Amino acid sequence: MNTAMPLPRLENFIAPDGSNEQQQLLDGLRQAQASINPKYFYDATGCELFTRICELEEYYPTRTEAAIFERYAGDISAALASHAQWIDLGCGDCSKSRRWLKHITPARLIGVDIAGDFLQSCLADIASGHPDLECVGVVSDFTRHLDLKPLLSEDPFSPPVFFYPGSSIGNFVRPEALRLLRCIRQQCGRNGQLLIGVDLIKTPAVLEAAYDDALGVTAAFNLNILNVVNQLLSANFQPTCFTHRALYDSHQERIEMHLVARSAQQVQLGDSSVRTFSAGEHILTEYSHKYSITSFTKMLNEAGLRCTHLWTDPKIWFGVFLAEPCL
Ligand code: AVJ
Repeated sequence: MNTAMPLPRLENFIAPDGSNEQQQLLDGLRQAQASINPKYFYDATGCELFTRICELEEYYPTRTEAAIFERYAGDISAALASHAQWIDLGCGDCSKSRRWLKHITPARLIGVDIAGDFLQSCLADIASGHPDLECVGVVSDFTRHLDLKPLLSEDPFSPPVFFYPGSSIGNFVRPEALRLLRCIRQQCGRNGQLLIGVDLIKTPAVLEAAYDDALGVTAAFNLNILNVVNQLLSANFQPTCFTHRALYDSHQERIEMHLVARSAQQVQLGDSSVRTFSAGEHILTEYSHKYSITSFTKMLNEAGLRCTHLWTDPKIWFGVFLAEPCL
């Protein structure tokens, strides 16, 4: 990399209230039904394990979405606004956006993620290969709050295109998913777009295998969240005292991941508080909601968006929706 190049601009949209984060984590653990927000999966180990999950035979979403993107790259590019302000929500290492840059030429790339340092180095790398692309990093927990208005230009010839791949929308319960879509709709202006990947409903056996693989990678990923919590709260969860469980709830149309206590135990949460778990009691760590084409199209409509295009795979396991504001 050319070290003389300035680093991409990094905007910090996170309110510096780490204590509030800790409090929310504590509140979740103290509830009768204990829960941990799935955003805590992704420490360095968690990110590595998630990469391995994406390569598993049983975990089809990542590769199915990638195949749709690849197969329809021409059609999708043709349907996307040109010279866009391309906003990658939860961009991670920006690898998915990077692949799109072979097909489209946005005016700006705005990568939004919680991990700031990592974000800046990934964007710097992209910027060095695309001198005409303005790269901006936004450090933000957009699952709680997303406001890019101060940053977005209102140039009608450079509309915002929100890119939200990977079926990450599935982590939200439906009212929260709707809230995020409405928030995106608001920031789309008149001629913005949303390109979103959504995992579709299929037989429970396929879904449950995807979240409980034979090699136990997902189990390790789920249990690792306890190490993250130990760090954040100076807690003393013992991962070996819990087991991974993934169940599909066909009424709620979602996978639920739990950590089940193997035996009765006490866990120290910081130095002032203890949480007891009885044998078989579980901590909820993740929802992964699944949609039908109809139910997701309807949710888009409720958010003031209309689906203009839909691309899917031969088994109709995954949907890539392109939507724009209803005017
Ligand atoms: C990153 C939220 C899309 O729900 O499939 C994978 C996370 N959890 N295996 C998903 C996940 C367990 C994933 N998302």
